[in-house]
Amino acid sequence: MNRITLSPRIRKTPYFKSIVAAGLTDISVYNKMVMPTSYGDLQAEYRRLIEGVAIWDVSVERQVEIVGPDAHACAQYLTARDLTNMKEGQGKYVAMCDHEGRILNDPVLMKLSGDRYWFSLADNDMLLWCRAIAAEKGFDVTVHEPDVSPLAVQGPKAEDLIAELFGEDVRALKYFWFVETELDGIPLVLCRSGWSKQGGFELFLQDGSRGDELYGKVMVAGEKYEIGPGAPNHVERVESGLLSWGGDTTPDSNPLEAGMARYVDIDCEPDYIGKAALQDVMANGGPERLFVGLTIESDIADSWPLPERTPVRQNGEVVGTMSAVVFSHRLQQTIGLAQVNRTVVEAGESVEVEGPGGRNVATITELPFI
Ligand code: THG
Repeated sequence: MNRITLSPRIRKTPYFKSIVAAGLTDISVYNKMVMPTSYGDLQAEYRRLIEGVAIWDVSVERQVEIVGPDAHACAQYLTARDLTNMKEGQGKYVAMCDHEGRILNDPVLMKLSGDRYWFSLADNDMLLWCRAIAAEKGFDVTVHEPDVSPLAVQGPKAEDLIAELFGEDVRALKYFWFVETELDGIPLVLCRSGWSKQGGFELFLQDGSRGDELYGKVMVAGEKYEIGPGAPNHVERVESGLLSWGGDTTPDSNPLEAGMARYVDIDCEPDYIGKAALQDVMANGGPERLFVGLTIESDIADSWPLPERTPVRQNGEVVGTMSAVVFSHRLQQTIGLAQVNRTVVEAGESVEVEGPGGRNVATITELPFI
């Protein structure tokens, strides 16, 4: 089994022609849309991200726009973080929870103006959720998915390239801050962001008919930096401990179990969905599990494919689940990501995970690895 059947039900991205021409070999599906995952040479894609600059079609990071007089109140009610002092042009990494405090998504929330917000989303049907909550609460807002498709430019050389395209001012942009701008008349929002720790920007294209045009312009300007295609990189994201919602989280995880404690305001003044449930979790001794790294004693010098979560054991008993495992080229070490029972994490004892060759001893470590 190595093929995916495309159909109109699975949306194509506005950059589709360009990414196919760039040699796209592998895709996944995310937010009911084609998500490119490789161009056939994972080693080169990793190197480009760590040492140079890569272009990623991340159109699947769909936006839900909340617009109208109650936009702030609505965005706040949907978000487990205090938004009181958020400024126009600022983005924040946030958790969205249900009434039981379970994490539904971990978007970047962007404040375009006092009455216009974007949730830049991971893979879940948040348009349905946001619309239902807004209507039930009687917020005076419109909730919709705008024609917005992010294109990420990531890597240590990304800033020079973006400064060449948009001017030197971009160097002063702080992390997750953004400006509305254009490139030769192509409307976009330029944000310092991206799902890697190698630095970079995301160009939120605001006209899906001009995707290939934008892609082409970035490629031409990037030639002298040896830009090339890539995708959110599995090895780098494990090294950096970046959360993959739905992969690293289970349907019952709360954000405290997903490594998001520092982005959650449990006792803030504004109310939000899940606040009471998270307060209960804290009142009852804290989260049951923690999101941690595993350093694995293995001589397997390649990434293990992990189509399913794998049990983490201690003396035969299941004490957690591992959601990703890779061979880190920079650490020369096999590493993984897991949710593990807090008592086991705090005791600092070693655990075991299943590998292709049997059981492997693993040590629990703090994130990020690098
Ligand atoms: N960009 C945009 N939208 C997105 C993502 C993105 N939506 C889906 C998904 N990615 C959301 N998840 C994350 C997870 C981590 C980060 C960004 C989005 C991230 N975290 C940094 C970290 O953990 O070190 C910084 C967080 C901080 O300190 O505030 O970058 O990539 N548009």
